[in-house]
Amino acid sequence: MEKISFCRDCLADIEYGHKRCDFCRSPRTIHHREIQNLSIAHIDCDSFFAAVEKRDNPEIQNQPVIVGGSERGVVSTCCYIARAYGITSAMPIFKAKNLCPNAIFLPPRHERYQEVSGELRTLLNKLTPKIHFVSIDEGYLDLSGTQTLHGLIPAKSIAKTILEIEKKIKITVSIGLSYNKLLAKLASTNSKPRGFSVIGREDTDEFLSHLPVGKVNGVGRKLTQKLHQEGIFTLGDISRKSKKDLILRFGESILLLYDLIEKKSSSLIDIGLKKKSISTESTFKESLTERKDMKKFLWRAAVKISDNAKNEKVYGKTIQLKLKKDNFKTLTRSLTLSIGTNLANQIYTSATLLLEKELNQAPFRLIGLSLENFEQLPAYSSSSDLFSNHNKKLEDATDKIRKKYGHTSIFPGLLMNK
Ligand code: TTP
Ligand code: MG
Repeated sequence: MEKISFCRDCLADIEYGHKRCDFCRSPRTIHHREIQNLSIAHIDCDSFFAAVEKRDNPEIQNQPVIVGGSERGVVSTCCYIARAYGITSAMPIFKAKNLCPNAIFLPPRHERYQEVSGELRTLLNKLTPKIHFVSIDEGYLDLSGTQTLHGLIPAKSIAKTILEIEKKIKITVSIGLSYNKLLAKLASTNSKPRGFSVIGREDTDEFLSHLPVGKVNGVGRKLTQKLHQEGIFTLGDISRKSKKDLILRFGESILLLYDLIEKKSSSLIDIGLKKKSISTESTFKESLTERKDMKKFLWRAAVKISDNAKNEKVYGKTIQLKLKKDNFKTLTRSLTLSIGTNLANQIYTSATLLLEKELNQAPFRLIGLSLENFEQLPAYSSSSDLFSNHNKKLEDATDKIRKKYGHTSIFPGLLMNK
């Protein structure tokens, strides 16, 4: 593979590994052996509220700026100059004042921050529509395929867009680039402010072994403290202990950390910006009382969800049924399969099993069905699973007929007589 280095400021390709740009002499150069194969990015604006305040009032550019106070008497955020005084988000304002009496304290202007967030989104959307914004100043981008569109490797494309954001919006952004969302997010956090960090497949073991346990999503403050008391600070420390022993002492939540170490964690496997659930629901003109009508609806819903899941290439383990009664009370019932599916037959069968148990509560004015808890492997991937293979073949055949004649052209036999 061709080794690539480039400059974040003039975007020129430079000699591999050079610490300064061969052309503009900027020290902001990027090099990584795997850079051409990494396309999941996480971006997060640096000290967002404070950056917007500085952009709107350049006179305070070089001052410690603290935003917060008007709502709960705590710091919302502060610029990196103020952070050097030890000020952090959620710190009481009086404490921040003690640490840095000369700082400029400003009340938050949420509408303005939303406006700037909108500008940010517009520029990022020009790069790819495959974006998942997770907060006002932060999002994941799936840049696979953008090279054909923009003629640049994903790393350069995102660097270029961030330069444009700096120029037009006048705020800075940190970038993490990797091959899944978890590592991309950890990379951007690591690079703040105005950084660009890359974690490739070859770096993963090393990176994870140094990862603080508290940084893992799902490991709360209490568990982190308990682990610290036992001298366990990083995933590397965990891997040196006996798994059985740690489960006995800390409970099953510790398995989350082992999944990461053994690279079984869905956040390490899940590379794209897939949906969390696929659902559909309908409110009926007249509430449904007949089992036959409810099942007909469920079949249509299962087909719709299955088509959608197949398009997204996702396989859900949990099927959830929602039923709203005439008195507006809503029941939700779910079941979880041992392996994920996107087959209409399996979704339908699971949904009817759930429905059967609640039929005595009919009539229903609304029925909803959803597929969630996605995993990557399809239920029919195992060649030993003959039943699933049979189902897959059956479903492929019915898919073809449905494509030709429409969604309602094929019903499972049982619908015809019950
Ligand atoms: P963050 O991205 O968490 O923080 P940040 O952008 O200020 O700083 P960083 O460089 O570390 O990313 O949050 C985005 C905005 O959300 C932040 O500017 C202010 C607001 N916020 C709060 O109001 N309260 C909080 O406790 C946090 C963490 C953020
Ligand atoms: Mg931020």
